[in-house]
Amino acid sequence: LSRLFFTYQGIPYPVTMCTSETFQALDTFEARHDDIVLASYPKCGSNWILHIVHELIFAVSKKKYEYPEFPVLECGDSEKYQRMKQFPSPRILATHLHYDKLPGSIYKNKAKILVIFRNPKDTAVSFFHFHKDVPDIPSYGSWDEFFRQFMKGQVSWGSYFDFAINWSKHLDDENVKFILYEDLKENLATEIKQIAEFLGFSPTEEQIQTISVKSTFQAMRAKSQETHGAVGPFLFRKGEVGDWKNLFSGTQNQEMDEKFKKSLAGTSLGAKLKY
Ligand code: PPS
Repeated sequence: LSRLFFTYQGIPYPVTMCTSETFQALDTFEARHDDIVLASYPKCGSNWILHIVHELIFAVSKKKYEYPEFPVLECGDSEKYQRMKQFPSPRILATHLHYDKLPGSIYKNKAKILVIFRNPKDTAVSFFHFHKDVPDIPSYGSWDEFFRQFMKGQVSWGSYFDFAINWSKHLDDENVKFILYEDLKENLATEIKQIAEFLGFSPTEEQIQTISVKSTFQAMRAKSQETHGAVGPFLFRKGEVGDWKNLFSGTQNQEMDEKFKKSLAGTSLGAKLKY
C-alpha cells in the first residue's frame, strides 16, 4: 500500500491526486476575503456542503456556479493557483488539510471557513467502501486491514484523529462555522439556513425549502453521474448515520472508543461530535 502514498510534512497523500510541487506552490496562494473554504476529513460530507453552497449562490445571484478546477485546493498541478487568480468571486475551496497546513492568507484575509465533521466510525466505513468500490483506487483487501490502517493514520490525508485535534482549537474562531453531518441528516433546512446566514446570503424561505429538496441523499444520488461522472454512484453510496454497525466488530468498536477518549474526549470537538 505504500505505493499509494507520498508523505509530505508527515502526512500521507494519494500519489494520484497530490504532488509535493503543488504543496510548495500552495504556500503562495493568495486567498480572498470572499473565498469560501470547506474543510473536512475525507468522507465527512464535503460534496454535500459543496452542493448546498452552489445552490445558495444560485438562489441569491441566479448565476450557476462554474469552477474549472478540481474543487480540492491541494489537488492538481502546481500551476492551478496562478489560474485561480482569474476566477470570479466567490471561489469555493474544498480541502482536507489540517488548519495549520492551509496557506496563511486564508486567515489573514478572513475568508469564511465551513468545517464539516462526521463521527469517525461512519467516516471510516465510508472511506473503506470508497477504496473497495471505485475501480481506479486500490482496495485494502479487507475491512479489518482498512480499519488497522485507518487507526494508524496510514490512509490518504492521514489520521482522522490528528485532523480533528488540529481543527479542534479553531472551531469557535471568527469566520469559522462548525457543521456536523449528523445534524444535516436530522434537520437539513435549518442547517442550510444557518449556512446561508454565516455566508451572508439571504435566501427566501421558499428557496431554502427548494434547496433542501435538491440536497437530500436520494436527489443527489439520482443526479450523481451527471454531476460527478462514473465515480458518482460510489461517492453517493448510502448516506446514512450508523452504517458502522454493519462492519465494526466489538473489539474494533472498543478500540475506537478508547482512541476517541484518549485523543478527543477532553476537547471542544469531542463534546460536539455526535459519537
Ligand atoms: S470525499 O470523497 O472525501 O469528497 O467524500 P465526501 O463528499 O466528503 O463524503 C462522502 C459521504 O457523504 C455522503 N453524502 C451524503 N449523505 C447524506 N445526504 C447527502 N445529500 C449526501 N451527499 C453525500 C456520501 O454518501 C458518502 O457517505 P457514505 O456513508 O459512503 O454513503
